[in-house]
Amino acid sequence: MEENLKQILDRLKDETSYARNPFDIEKIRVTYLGKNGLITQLKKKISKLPAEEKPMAGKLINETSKKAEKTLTQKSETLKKELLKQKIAEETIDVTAHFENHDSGHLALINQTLEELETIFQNMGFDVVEGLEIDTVKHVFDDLNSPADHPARSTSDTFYITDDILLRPHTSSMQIRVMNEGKLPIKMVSAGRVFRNDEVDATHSPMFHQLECLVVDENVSMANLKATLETFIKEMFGDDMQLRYRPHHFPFTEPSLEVDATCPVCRGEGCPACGNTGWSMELLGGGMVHPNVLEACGIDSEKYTGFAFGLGVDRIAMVKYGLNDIRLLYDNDKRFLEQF
Ligand code: FA5
Repeated sequence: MEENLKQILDRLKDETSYARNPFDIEKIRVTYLGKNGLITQLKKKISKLPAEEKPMAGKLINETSKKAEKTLTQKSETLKKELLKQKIAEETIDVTAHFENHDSGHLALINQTLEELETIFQNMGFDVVEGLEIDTVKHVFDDLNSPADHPARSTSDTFYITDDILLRPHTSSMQIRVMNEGKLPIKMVSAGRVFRNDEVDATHSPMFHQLECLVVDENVSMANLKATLETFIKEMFGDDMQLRYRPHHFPFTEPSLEVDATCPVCRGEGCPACGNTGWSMELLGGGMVHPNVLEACGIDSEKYTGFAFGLGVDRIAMVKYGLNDIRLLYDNDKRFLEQF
């Protein structure tokens, strides 16, 4: 037995010397000291030995077990230290290393435009209000005086999450949320993403950005709306930019209008970009807040009046930066992004 144990221990030492990681050690441990391991099997045989041989055999096996255990533990510790050293070496970052070509990113054009718009309105005394992209039918349609059969309510126009909850198709829902807070007067803008089931073309995207503007106070008139728009448009585009007002219909404003600006390419002369009209694509819709909307929010429409408008931020960016296709804003083409 003594010779047998010596051979087993030598083999274990030999195998251990080739181990490359703690998993190899574990495998060796199972082979020799596990439930059916070589040394364990010898231990089980002790009971079958003659009584006088048992003590010596037990002693020898215990000593071999201890030596085996010590060999494995020592090797395991050494391997762990080596692996840690290797890991540290691999993960070391040389913070002093010099790289010639490192690109730093910047805000996307849409976000630059949003920031620019908000700054202009802040400078005009407007509060900037954070908006919700997911809203309720009540905020998006009902309280905005939209009739039950309004086409925008249909599932072919608007993305519903449940019967009552949807991805907002315009930022006008923020008018309701702000008026419901009950603080008057109101002078706010709120910008963000909106979603519509619109076909993609050069001027339409199913996800785009709007900026909503709402003013409610005593004696607010259409002249205030016009003055606000013209101040804003000149701040954004320069003094030679004109606006064109066209009558329109929105359920939540009365009267309502749509607004275009001077064509940014020909500055009003007429060119292929504007179909020789001298005017840009439609930039915004607005009007005087409908009395039903004020009343739905608990505001006395005899005492208070208001104006509101919602402008297409993507189209403002297109006019400002001379883009002929809205998709440029979303393609993530580096050659385009690097220009701004
Ligand atoms: C509205 O969304 C109204 N809520 C605006 C409003 C607010 C009216 C307050 C009265 C009072 P409209 O659907 O026309 O209106 O959209 C407003 C602007 O969003 C448009 O003038 C246009 O600039 C932009 N727009 C509309 N649809 C798209 C689209 N699919 N892709 C990009 N821009 C769009």
